[in-house]
Amino acid sequence: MSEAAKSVYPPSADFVARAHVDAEGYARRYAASIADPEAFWGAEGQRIDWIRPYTRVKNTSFQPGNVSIRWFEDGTLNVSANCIDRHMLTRAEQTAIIWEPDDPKTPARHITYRELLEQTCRLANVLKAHGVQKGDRVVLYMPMIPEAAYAMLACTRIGAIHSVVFGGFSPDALANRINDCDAKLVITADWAPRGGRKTGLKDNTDKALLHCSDHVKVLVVKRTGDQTSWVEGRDFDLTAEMAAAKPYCPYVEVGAEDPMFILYTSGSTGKPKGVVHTTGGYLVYASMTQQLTFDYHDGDVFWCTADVGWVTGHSYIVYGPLANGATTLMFEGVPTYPDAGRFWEVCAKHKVNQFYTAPTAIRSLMGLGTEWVEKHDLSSLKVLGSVGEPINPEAWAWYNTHVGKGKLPIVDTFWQTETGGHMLTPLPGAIPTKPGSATKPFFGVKPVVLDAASGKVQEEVETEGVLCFADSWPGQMRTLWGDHQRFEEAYFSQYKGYYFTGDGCRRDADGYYWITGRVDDVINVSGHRMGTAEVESALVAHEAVAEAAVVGYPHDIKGQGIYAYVTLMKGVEPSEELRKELEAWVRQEIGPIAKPDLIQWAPGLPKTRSGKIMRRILRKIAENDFGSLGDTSTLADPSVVDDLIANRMNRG
Ligand code: 6R9
Repeated sequence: MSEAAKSVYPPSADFVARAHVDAEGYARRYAASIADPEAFWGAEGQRIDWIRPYTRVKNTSFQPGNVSIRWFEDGTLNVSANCIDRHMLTRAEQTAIIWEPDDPKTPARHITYRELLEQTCRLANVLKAHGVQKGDRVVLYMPMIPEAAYAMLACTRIGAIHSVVFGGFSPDALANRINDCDAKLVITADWAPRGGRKTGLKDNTDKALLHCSDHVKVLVVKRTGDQTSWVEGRDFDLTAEMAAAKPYCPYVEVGAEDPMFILYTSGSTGKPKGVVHTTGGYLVYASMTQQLTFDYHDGDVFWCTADVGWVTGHSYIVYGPLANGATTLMFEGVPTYPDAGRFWEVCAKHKVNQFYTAPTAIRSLMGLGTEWVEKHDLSSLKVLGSVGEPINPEAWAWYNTHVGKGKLPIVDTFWQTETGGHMLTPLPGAIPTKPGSATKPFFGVKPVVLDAASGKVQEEVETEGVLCFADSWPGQMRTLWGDHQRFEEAYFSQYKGYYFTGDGCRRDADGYYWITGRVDDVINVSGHRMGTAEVESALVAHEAVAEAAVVGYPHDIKGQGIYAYVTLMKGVEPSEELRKELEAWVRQEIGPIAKPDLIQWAPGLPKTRSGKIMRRILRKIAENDFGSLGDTSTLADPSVVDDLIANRMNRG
């Protein structure tokens, strides 16, 4: 273990003095949340406004065949009213969203709660004019612009269900999502500027819609105003329609358990899963975690660098901060444009107080020198956050020393698309941190470590195994869109009575949790979750490919890189051109984030006699750790392994 990982970093006395939660408060409230979840969440649910108050708090079951998760079920509310209207009396002129554009020469925008209300209402009225009704699905394929937040809030205002698709996804991936949730309408922009380049979101949408129902309409934000193609009767200029729409739209009453949004995420099988979050529990949980994990106080400026296309953007750019009446910063660009100081320049410019990013971003900046950080005034920062993957000791040390100046708490937040909000995380005034550990459970969260093979609960404090949760929390996903059975199979069938995260973990003698990474066929590339099966099915869809197996391997910057073993069709010869073609093919099928880093031509793949690919062996070879392949006696043809080793692509 490295020196850093052995150390413990308690918060400063000053920090503790003004923190929402201190060590005693954490211990007391955590115990209460576990002893009596009804009472705990019954009180906590009051942090948001209800139209009809709930009388029933928790009604949940993890029992296989009958998994059912309901929170605050007889209450009604409106998310948009909670994120906007209820702040009008006290903070109408306060900035709700600071928008920092891709190009630093373009002025930033400060959108007040009053403007947020008006723009959201205008957009909601446009949706209504196009026939969108409560329960309808609307897909958002957007740059990081305020209209993305208006659109999310406009959907929730009228009770429509949004599904945001990350702007880096390909037309095919977009089409699959539009079709899976049967969306009525897509909201997009003409172009998405990012890092000085621009992506044609509207062009991609046009391509996607070739595979969708003719009834799908498109609302287009004019982000750059550059030319795009236009289909009369299908495409509508959202910017113009918003300008012409009425500035107020009443919000509708929505049931706590009505679906709020769908977010597609990767699993261990090929088809992305449509994770469904509902209204009341999600909002309570996003609001509470944003306030306590980051120790957010009124007037602070909060910056989460994620994209709204991921769950982190949903909970910690839009819903959590706005429910709390916060000022949230939305950044259109990338950390290295126009130079490697951009993050810190933005922190200084907008006096950011809480900064929340991913280890992959830190690693990419680390290599570029500390002068980029040193030249900006970071004195406004109070809390630093990390999310998406385990943070390695080197990245932690760099973040701590150069960004935090050795003084700021770093909250390493473990959670998932499925969990809606933080699950394991330090509360910065309460829990001393250890670099690389997500530390302790959030209120109401009951982690258990199970033996992976037997499923036995590991009772001892110091242990290792797979991470599960023993009981529900309000932010938990409720189902998979249109496939409750798959929901039960994916999360509740491996270990009966528990929610299975798919992650391995270790618990140390102090009861701190250390995530050791996915134990399923999901890999984590630059903090983006990817199913190896998705990349495999893209590869085998190419006419030259007979078979493909994809695994992750350690990558200095991305955390994990994508390593593909490809068996070509008989008669097809491997070549550099073909390698390039396959890379481009996967980019086109899924998106740039899925492009394999390494492709190895494999005359054969190691298989068991029953024809199962032995991924364990492929992982070892990809990790350049082939000395310990373990038992290969069950292989149908052990000689293929020698060939794979001899021609391995990673020799680092
Ligand atoms: C929020 C988000 C979830 C997977 C999760 C785990 C990994 C996330 C982590 C972490 C270690 C952390 N993960 N946060 N691993 N430490 N602090 O990232 O959601 O995209 O669904 O990914 O990411 O493997 O299972 P999502």
